[in-house]
Amino acid sequence: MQTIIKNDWTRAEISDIYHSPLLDLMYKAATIHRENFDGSEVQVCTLLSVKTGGCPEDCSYCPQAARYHTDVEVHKLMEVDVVLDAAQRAKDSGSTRFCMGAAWREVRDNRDFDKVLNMVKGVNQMGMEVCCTLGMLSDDQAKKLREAGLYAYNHNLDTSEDYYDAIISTRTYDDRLKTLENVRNNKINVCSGGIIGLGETTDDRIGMLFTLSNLPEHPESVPVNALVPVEGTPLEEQPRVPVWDMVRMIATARIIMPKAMIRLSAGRTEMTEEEQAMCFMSGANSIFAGEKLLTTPNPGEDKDKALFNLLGIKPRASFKEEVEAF
Ligand code: SAM
Ligand code: DTB
Ligand code: SF4
Repeated sequence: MQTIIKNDWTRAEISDIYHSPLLDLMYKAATIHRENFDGSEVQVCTLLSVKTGGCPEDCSYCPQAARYHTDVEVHKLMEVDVVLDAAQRAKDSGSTRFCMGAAWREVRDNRDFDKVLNMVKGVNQMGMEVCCTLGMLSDDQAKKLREAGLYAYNHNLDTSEDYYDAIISTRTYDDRLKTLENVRNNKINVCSGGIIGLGETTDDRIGMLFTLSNLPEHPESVPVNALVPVEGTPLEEQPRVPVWDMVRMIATARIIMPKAMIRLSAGRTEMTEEEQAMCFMSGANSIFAGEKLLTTPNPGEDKDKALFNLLGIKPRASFKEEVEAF
């Protein structure tokens, strides 16, 4: 069946999907997933925090914000060769996408940015999809990243426009959208999603999906994170989200953005194999591999290999050989 891509979803339509009977919702998502992807493939990606902690922003969930007292150790920008070694190891263990994260509010035009551009060039030449998440970007900075061979840029909306101020006060939703526009205008794939478990309402979750699915083009990649509550952050006491909420979120994202990669991101250490299997059934088709996400724990390679074997899942090949760097 030909999937129809819609960029004019209403909140009511999204809400009806989100609230539909769970098994119908999963079935519909699984069907749409199979119309657009091989249902037995999941992409394995690796994250690396290339600059850790000391961030001036006040994102309430984040262990890297300087103002909260967490156990995260501040680390200046890593050297290019160290990052490229890590990327090679990630590739050797089966990752096809390598995402470098920096605890910056925004990119500045300085030597650190030049280093990141060299990291991007190097990872691109290895034939992996190279992604970065560096905070806000100007049009010109996006252009430079594209010229270096950047495949995708991650910049999450995190929650609804209405709830945003309760979570972050140091930037606005419009700032976030402007960066996504700069990324899109420079022909870099957009990776944008959010977190559940921040104390938001179901309407906030629907609101976030509404904004994402009504962008002029859907993001190619939508990470769905469950909050990892970190001691020292304002959200340290948040209860864990029920897996049913992850399933509803993933399935709804799959149905309204049928061609996007839906990434089951933070929160997997708390999930059983059965719970993760339900997320894959509901349309998630990517995970982050390795012992660590950026700063928090993640199931290690052995556990994920065992899970893939158990479920008969194949790691998905890279979309690309190399982005043409001009
Ligand atoms: N500083 C950049 C930015 O904010 O865009 C990039 C790095 S930031 C750590 C990337 C994303 O990680 C955030 O947008 C958020 O969605 C996610 N994240 C951070 N802390 C988290 C946590 N404790 N639990 C779940 N997701 C988290
Ligand atoms: C995303 O949405 N999730 C990943 C990736 N994009 C960069 C990061 C999750 C970070 C979880 C908290 C940490 O490990 O610091
Ligand atoms: Fe900084 Fe990003 Fe963490 Fe916000 S999410 S505090 S911008 S590193």
